[in-house]
Amino acid sequence: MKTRVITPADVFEKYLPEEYRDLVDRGPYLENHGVAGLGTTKELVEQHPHCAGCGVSLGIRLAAASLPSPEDTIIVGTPGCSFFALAQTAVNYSNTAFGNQNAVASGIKRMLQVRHPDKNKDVIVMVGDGGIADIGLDLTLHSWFRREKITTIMLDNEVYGNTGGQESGMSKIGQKLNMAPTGKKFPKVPVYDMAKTAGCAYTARVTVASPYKLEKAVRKAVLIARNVGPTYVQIYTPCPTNMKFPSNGTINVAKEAEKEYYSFDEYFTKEAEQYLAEQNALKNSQGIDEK
Ligand SMILES: Cc1ncc(C[n+]2csc(CCOP(=O)(O)OP(=O)(O)O)c2C)c(N)n1
Ligand code: SF4
Ligand SMILES: [Mg+2]
Repeated sequence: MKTRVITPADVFEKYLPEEYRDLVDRGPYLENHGVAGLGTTKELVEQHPHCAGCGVSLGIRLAAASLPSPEDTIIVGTPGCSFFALAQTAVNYSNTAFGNQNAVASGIKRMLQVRHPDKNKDVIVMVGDGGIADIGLDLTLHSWFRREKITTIMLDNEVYGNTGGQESGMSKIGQKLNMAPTGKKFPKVPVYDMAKTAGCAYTARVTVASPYKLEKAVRKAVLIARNVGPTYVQIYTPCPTNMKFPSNGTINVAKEAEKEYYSFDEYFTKEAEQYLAEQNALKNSQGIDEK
């Protein structure tokens, strides 16, 4: 795809904000440095108001660095802690009424296909576990049934973080929370498995403790959604504030979860596998070494 950014008339060049020039001149709009480049180049997410050690903000930072074409991406969000970092991300962003994200994203994707039939415009839902597994579950599933070409990313902190610690469908069985003091009575809603049967062409389950796996998963999810069908990435993003662990313990908590119940998993439909094989063959023939 040809990358296009705003090209100002010379006379207006000096009025462009420094931030925008940085995005174009020092990445990541024209040259995406990926997760390996974090901390060394201009970033899409450079500040956020989240608690210290927040897994959700880390998940957003890593996912943003993994986008194949941030300048041609629209992220669709909903209320929740994720909103606060996403609203400050240098990617087009649309917020929705709580739980409506996959319906709104479907409309945006269809509208962009009509408006820009010759361009790739990636539409990515990025919201919390409550937004997907509880209030937004029906609209999420129906976007997958309809095979909408969008990527859905769940930032799973296993709690309603933003509203002070209510139980989410994704909280673990037995989990005690500020507003679930006797512990959750049923297991995590199996959204990950439901995504496979509901029509997703690609699914991945990963944690913030594995940034390179996360990067590859998000990249594949976006490319497959562009060309094949809906995709789903479920990222474990632990919340130190509500789970009451020290703010420097986020990665260790995620590593433990990987061992116990949040192991890396990937699923492809045959069409998705074939698409990736064709892309790899094309890159090999052009001598491009994919990271
Ligand atoms: C229709 C509606 N119901 C309830 C709320 C209140 N509300 C805002 S965020 C939130 C919970 C979000 O939880 P989750 O999606 O897991 O995101 P997190 O804050 O944990 O990142 C709720 C219940 C709302 N904004 N709109
Ligand atoms: S409450 Fe939890 S998820 Fe929300 S900003 Fe704080 S650490 Fe992050
Ligand atoms: Mg949550």
